[in-house]
Amino acid sequence: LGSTGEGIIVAVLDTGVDYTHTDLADNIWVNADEIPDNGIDDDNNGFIDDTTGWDFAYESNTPTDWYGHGTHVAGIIAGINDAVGVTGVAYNASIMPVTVIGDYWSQDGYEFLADLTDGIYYAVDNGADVINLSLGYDPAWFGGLESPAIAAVADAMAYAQAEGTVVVMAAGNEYSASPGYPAAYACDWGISVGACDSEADLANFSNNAGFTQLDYVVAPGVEIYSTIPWEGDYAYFSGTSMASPYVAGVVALIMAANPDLSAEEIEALLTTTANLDMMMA
Ligand SMILES: [Ca+2]
Ligand SMILES: [Ca+2]
Ligand SMILES: [Ca+2]
Repeated sequence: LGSTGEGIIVAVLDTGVDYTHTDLADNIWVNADEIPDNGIDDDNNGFIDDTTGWDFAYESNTPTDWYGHGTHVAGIIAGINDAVGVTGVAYNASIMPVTVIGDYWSQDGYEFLADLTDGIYYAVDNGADVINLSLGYDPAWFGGLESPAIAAVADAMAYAQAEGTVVVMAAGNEYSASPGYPAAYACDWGISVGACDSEADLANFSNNAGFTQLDYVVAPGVEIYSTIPWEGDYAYFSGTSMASPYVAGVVALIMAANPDLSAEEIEALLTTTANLDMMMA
């Protein structure tokens, strides 16, 4: 008891994060080696004035949330424990906002893959302990798994694992027999997360674990209440996108409690201690 994710950095690679949200602001990662707004890349990491992360879709140092998705994910992981709104699973962890999902005007599919690849390297190289990927793509759209754009994502995931960063991935919402990509890479790197409802039944949209051995667990993903950038500042969303950040939060708790575990050891701990009833449903 007592682990709250303190000292753990969870990168949210998504549509951005509303890092000014009152239920998130104090838990946003700060790049302490970067002096803000001086036009200089003080920490020499290749990104100018990146004090709160980076927006790869728009190439800017303000990874604000243009859509609402990433802010919702961030609140599930590390909403502030203040009796207001929501409390995150790892409410003392830090969220590193990294925009990799742009809008139709800023990104085509290939640019999305490139931004995702760059975002993974950015997160790992700037100290992220956990990466949440509530996103997906179909490799067939890009020439298959061997195509350079897809292979680059896989290389980045292998790099993250080698550096001890746990990559947590939404299994996808196609009600398929097996996870989509990148979650299918959980056979080699990271962990794939399906969604269940409040009765602990698999959500009717959630992709299943499939027949290839891979790290897969389920977490709540139906009608989940969390932070959004506008209107009531909170909303209910459903999807494996909401389940993945629950597991990312749990990974942060484990890491804070036991910093010596490798990424593989943490993934094994999750899959071997999960309740198997769901898997047999
Ligand atoms: Ca910098
Ligand atoms: Ca600077
Ligand atoms: Ca709160």
